[in-house]
Amino acid sequence: MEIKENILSKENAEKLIALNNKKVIDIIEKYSRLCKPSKITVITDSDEDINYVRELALDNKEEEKLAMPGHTIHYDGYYDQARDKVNTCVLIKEGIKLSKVINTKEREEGLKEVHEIMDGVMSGREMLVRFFCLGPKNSKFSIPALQLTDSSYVAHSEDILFRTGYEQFRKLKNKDEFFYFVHSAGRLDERSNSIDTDKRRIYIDLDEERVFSVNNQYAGNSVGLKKLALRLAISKANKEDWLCEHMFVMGVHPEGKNRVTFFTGAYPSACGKTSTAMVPGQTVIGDDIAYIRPGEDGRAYAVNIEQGIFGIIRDVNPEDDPIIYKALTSPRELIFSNILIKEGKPYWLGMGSEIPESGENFSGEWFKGKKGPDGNEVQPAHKNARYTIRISDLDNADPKADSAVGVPVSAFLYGGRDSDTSVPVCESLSWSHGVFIGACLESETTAATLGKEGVRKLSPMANMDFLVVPLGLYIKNHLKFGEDLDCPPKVFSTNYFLKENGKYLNGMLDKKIWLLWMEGRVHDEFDSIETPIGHIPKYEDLKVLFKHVLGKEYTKEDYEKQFSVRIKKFLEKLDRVEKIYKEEEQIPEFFHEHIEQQRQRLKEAMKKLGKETVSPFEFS
Ligand code: OXD
Ligand code: MN
Repeated sequence: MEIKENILSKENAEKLIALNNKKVIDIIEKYSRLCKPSKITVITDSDEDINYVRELALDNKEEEKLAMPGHTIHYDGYYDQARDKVNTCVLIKEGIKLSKVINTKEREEGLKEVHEIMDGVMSGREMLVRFFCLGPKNSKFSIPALQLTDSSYVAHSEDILFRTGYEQFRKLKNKDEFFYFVHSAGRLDERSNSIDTDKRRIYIDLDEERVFSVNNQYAGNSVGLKKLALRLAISKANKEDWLCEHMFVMGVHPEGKNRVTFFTGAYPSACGKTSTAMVPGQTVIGDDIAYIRPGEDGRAYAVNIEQGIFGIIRDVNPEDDPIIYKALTSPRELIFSNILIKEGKPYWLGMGSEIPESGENFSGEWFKGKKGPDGNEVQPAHKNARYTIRISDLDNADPKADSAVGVPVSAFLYGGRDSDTSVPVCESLSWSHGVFIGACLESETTAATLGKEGVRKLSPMANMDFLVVPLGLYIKNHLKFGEDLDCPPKVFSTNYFLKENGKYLNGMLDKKIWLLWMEGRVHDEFDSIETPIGHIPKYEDLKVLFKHVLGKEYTKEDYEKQFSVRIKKFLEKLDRVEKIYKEEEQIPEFFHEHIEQQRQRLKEAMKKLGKETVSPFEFS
């Protein structure tokens, strides 16, 4: 090996040599030459090595211990609190076109720029070399992943969030099929936060299945295996005819029926994806990213690529999120980020108890009324503050979470933040209509990305932020995936955010009713009403479910308000979506056909019934 022994000790070098993988060694040599760390430490799957990372995060102050055993706090810098969409680019060769809505950069130019920024970026610091497995181990879903980082917080988060992979790499036997990620937090201030966020870059190189990420720490930008690997896997899936989706995977358990039905669901960030997967009485496999492949029985099978949750902590309270709340308030290994700490205790927005008027948070010492460097008042905790936790630590972890074959998926769910158009739950008219519904998913922006909140944006399959293939190709492959199955999943849209006069029309726990209705539809146990937008539930079925499951009287007025088809609003949505798709190249014909048919059906209903908003009772 080319690396000097004072940087890579003999013991560490032996761990690399034992892998017998030339590509791994070449990468480490190349990036140690470029980034110039003063020390390289190789972490295997052993408890001793993993503990080294945990301790290092405390020693170098990227994390601090809290009063509860196993809990730590990590702060990201004031301007590094969410995913940076502007500086995240897909590197493409000259002449290649992806899509108007995908941020791209010419490959050679991008590589040159990011390599220049990375030159010497780890000087005086320690580079950690980590091996993981995306998806369950020893499975056709598994993708090995190599991470180089100078952030022990990143490496520690990955321990909680992902399956270990050193042993998986040993089995590769010199094959070079793995993803790799080179990350550096860059120059740090006295709070161990990245200083040069103006030079923050996240560049995705599909050709070499690698991502460079520099001058950041927020996990959505820095943790290679999460949103960065998602992009590489979308590209791979599109070449190999499977799906990589921004989806939870969960088991739905109807009461008294002794069966479990698995669903996957795509929701843009901070739009109810985790809280759906956590609905009481159900089981969770994953809350963020799923790989989905055809199974031998002609059904779709899904796995969670992760084993943990990097969840939004805001509004996690004992009433609305009892399982997570319990996990966050009892001893176990977990990392909080960007919340308020006072005397070793954690506080966050919407936690259901009083928050102190001073403490430490992502802005440093905090007191009520404090103004940040941008002149804005600093909240006690950031709106996008997070927790990082293992799913196996939760009471509702599904026993099949690590199944190498995955779980059979009966339904795909799509939901966005939509205050005025879609009904709470609706089943598509067919598989292709379902793909169309997913492709038209819109949502109002949230604190999970930098930029203005509350702006309505198109996010096909909730995957728009992560798309690295042309939009037309992505939805075409999606359609084909289901068409090739003997039994494609049913497709449902959900909307938890419908409002009237500024107030939500549904309670947090109503999600459970929609889940149980969808589960019943999968098993042909509920009838439905066919409307121009798809099949909606019948009042009588929901009334029974609300009474039985939540002990709630569900009135005809509730139903009517929630399930009226807002024809005018839907037509406006079709126009908005069509306008964006018109600017894209090679949008498959089926998409245009569905737009036309949907528009036609809505217009006919408006004409026939003489109204812009039609009560569900008028369709039955
Ligand atoms: C996430 C995101 O953190 O989508 O899951 O931003
Ligand atoms: Mn996500």
